[in-house]
Amino acid sequence: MPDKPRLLITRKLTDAVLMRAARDYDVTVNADDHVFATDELIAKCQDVDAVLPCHSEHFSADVISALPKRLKIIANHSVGVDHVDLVAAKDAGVVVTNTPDVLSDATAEIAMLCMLGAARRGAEGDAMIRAGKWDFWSPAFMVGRQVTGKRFGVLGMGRVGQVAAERARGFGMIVHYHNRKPVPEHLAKGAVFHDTVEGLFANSDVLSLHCPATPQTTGIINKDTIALLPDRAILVNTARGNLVDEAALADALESGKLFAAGLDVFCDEPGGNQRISALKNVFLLPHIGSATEETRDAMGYRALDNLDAYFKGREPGDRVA
Ligand code: 8YV
Repeated sequence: MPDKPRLLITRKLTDAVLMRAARDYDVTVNADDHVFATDELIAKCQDVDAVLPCHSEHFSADVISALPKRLKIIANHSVGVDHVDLVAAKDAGVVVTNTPDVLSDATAEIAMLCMLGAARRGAEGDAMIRAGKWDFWSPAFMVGRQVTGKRFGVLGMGRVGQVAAERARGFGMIVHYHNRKPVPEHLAKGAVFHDTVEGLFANSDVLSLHCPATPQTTGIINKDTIALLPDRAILVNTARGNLVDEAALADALESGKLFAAGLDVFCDEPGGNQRISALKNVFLLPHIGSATEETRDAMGYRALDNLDAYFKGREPGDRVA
């Protein structure tokens, strides 16, 4: 029997995924689940044929140029691939895959949690009770904004955006979206297409970000684009932190231009943004969009499916480079 391919798994995955990986690969795991520093990542990659990383490992052009010739595939445990320099990988002949579809439901759920938490002041209420400071009630107390009947703006009508739109419809919202191209009607389901970002922003009482992080989308939420949103709109970000100029967002939340924001992702992770964390009108989560038992298993299996295809000489289903 030929030797099993050698596989580096950079972070702690579910037992079921690790068991399947160990059955089919000669696996090196990251026993204490720390984030590899760049040098350590390069060193760990030296004697493997494949790596299964998360978005926490950065494969820059420099890292990719330091990978050994034997390392043939980076099978990501993420749908986002902004942590991998795809051009450098392609040039180096390293295959890159991701895990689309399997996290769309979980991430759309978190978008709804962020939307409702922001609109209905979920974090503020929770903090008040935990601090033993709930000593008053009146009809004027903790009044939020209702989402029913409001416009739900989707920036990026891909897989996650489509599921988020579906869930928002369940709350009686009217979906608007911007995408590079309109999506077919059986996927748009009546959502109103805007061919410009400006058009979408002007029509979003809640704006939910579902686009990939690229040089074109970095800072797409900034002082100028926030000004286009209706007054007292709500921003939801479950995609990537760097889509947002966080200083401009903090200004808009402080001034009342925005009613609130629900954020699962930040420019600096882990950690977040101190200025935003100090505000009351935010609902914050620590990048847990895909963190459900079901989805973690499914993401791991999907990454392994891609590896299996590659090592069996087939084209991996989710190849992105
Ligand atoms: C995870 C993600 O945080 O898929 C993505 O792009 O950001 C998330 O699902 C992560 O990469 C899980 O490993």
